[in-house]
Amino acid sequence: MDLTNKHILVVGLARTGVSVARFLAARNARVTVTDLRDETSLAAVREELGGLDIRWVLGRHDERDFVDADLIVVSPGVPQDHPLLVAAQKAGTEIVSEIELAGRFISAPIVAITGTNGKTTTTTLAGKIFKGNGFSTYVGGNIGDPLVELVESGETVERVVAEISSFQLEWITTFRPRVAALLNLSEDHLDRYASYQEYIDAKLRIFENQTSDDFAVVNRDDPLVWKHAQGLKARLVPFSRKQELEQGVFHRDGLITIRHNGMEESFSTEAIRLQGVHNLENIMAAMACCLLLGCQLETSFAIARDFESLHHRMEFVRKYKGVSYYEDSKATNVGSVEKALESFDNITLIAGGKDKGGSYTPLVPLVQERVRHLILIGEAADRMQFELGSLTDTHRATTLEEAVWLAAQITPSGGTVLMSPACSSFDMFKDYEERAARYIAAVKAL
Ligand code: UMA
Ligand code: ADP
Repeated sequence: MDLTNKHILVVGLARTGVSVARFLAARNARVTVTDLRDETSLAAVREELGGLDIRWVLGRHDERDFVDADLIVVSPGVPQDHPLLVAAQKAGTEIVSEIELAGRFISAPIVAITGTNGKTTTTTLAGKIFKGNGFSTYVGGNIGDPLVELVESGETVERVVAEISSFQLEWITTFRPRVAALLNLSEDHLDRYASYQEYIDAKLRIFENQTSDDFAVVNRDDPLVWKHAQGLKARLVPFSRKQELEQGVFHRDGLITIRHNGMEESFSTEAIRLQGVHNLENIMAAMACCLLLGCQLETSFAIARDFESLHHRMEFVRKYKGVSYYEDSKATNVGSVEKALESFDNITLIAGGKDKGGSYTPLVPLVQERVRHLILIGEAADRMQFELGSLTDTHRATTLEEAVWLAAQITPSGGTVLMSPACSSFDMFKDYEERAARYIAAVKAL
């Protein structure tokens, strides 16, 4: 793909847009960058890209730029139905996401991992397994480092492991992972999609350009995933923690067993460090992805066994007056909170934040069974109180610090205080990491 002298519009100037602009400028494209944020709030970006020959349109988007461009590269945070993108499409302008652009320049096999939950854990683990098997590996995508940075660096790697979100899949045409994994599906991002099905359809596009030379690693236990896996062109490699499989990876009686092309090997799960049954799924998926692309069984399992939990995913903070405090700030949807609630008893749950539009009612049985006290914060508090408040002793707090203080007053010794919000953080915090830091500080200050 020759980019020289092409008029290319980069929409959105945060992590993705900055990397894309730098890459395109290095390839001698005529780059225009545009963002709704103005010069002042983008001062740092202006400085970062200061030496480059690019045109800036800040504080607004101009329709002409969209309609006249040869190519538009859209950041994941820009909705697909943005009127100017619709206008550009009508005018025949090619529109791509950053992974589509990068994918056209990457020759190493790509392992692409998606799903509502477990993407970052599985991607990070798969990256470690490849590296531990001696493959030079780039780990990026939705996890934080755009794939285009690999292309721009000129570095040659043997494997690419990419965490892929539904947003990034919206504007693909040729993106084709050698191995694509779909971990699970549950409601999320309904503030962006018109329906749950639309979100599912976006996720399924990860398989769209695969052929029978490629592999689809899919969760056999997730009825929606399994249903949609039927009819894929890629070869199916299922994983299951509930049933024995003739082919694939499954967990049974304390053993993870791999059956593939006549080979069968089992490993004890006893010494695995990651907690929670959902992490067994992440381990099986990561192992499958890596074994399909040349990794050795023993080495790979040893790496998976020793892998420790990433921060902000059901992380232990401290024990104080007999109460254990856990922080699960990355639990930004109902599916992840379900896994956290399944892991504890006698819970004081701190939840709430920016509402993403999905229903909280899937939590009803677990709240009834395990949550003794519910403390709600943030914009979603009203709706959560309406859907869950009658099931248990429910309180409201105006700040996270107040929620922690209240939790400490009402939780008896032997109980667990868990912050697992089921919402994104942007109503009260910069991001989930800031929310985590504030919770940890409040717990330590008790
Ligand atoms: N903007 C416009 N016009 C619009 C809308 C937005 O100009 O109509 C601008 C905003 O002012 C802002 C920029 O676009 O400056 C935002 O772009 P972005 O939200 O795509 O932010 P990036 O920093 O590029 O981050 C994106 C992913 N963000 C989203 O998907 C929302 C990051 O995933 C990802 O790590 C990064 O690319 C690198 O690939 C974050 C995320 O929350 C972690 N992902 C969602 C999730 O995991 O649930 C999908
Ligand atoms: P993602 O990148 O998809 O958000 P993470 O690995 O960052 O996934 O985990 C996000 C949240 O989901 C955390 O609260 C974590 O405990 C939970 N989680 C991790 N893996 C799974 C899984 N396979 N199923 C359900 N929840 C999970």
